[in-house]
Amino acid sequence: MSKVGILMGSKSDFEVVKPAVNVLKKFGVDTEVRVISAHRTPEEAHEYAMNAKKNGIEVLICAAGKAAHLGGVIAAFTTLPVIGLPVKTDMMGGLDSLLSIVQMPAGIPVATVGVNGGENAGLLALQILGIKYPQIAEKLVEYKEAMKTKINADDAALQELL
Ligand code: RP5
Repeated sequence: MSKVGILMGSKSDFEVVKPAVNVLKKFGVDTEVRVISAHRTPEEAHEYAMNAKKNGIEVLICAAGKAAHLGGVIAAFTTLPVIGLPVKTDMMGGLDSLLSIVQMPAGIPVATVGVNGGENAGLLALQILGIKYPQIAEKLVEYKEAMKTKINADDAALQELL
């Protein structure tokens, strides 16, 4: 079965990463969750990216804040799809992280979700995996149906209040 590698630049990013881990678990996808920093442990980042494919990883999620170079550095060393997850910061509310991740030079894309968008990072990984694994694609259809049912119920409840 599929495996998603989830990296974060610091243990302090874990709360943002958790929703990604949770949604992947909910879909029965294995995760490998690591603290690896582009700046503080660059050798580990290089080694991880170089061996990810060989180790059965199919999609990578890289969470980082501030000068958030992790996703870009990992993407430099692998052809696996890399999803960047910008972490909110005190100084700029995460705009610093977002721009550091999303503004990649041509040739090295990092598919970037919103600031603290852990669940969307997980869902995007699932959508990528869904191309190969029909059972994941089917579960995604069910997920969307459940979301639609909830929003319709919320709308109906609101009409009752007004
Ligand atoms: C980044 O610096 C990390 O991804 C984290 O978001 C930020 C702050 O790290 P800590 O100082 O909390 O370890 O590399």
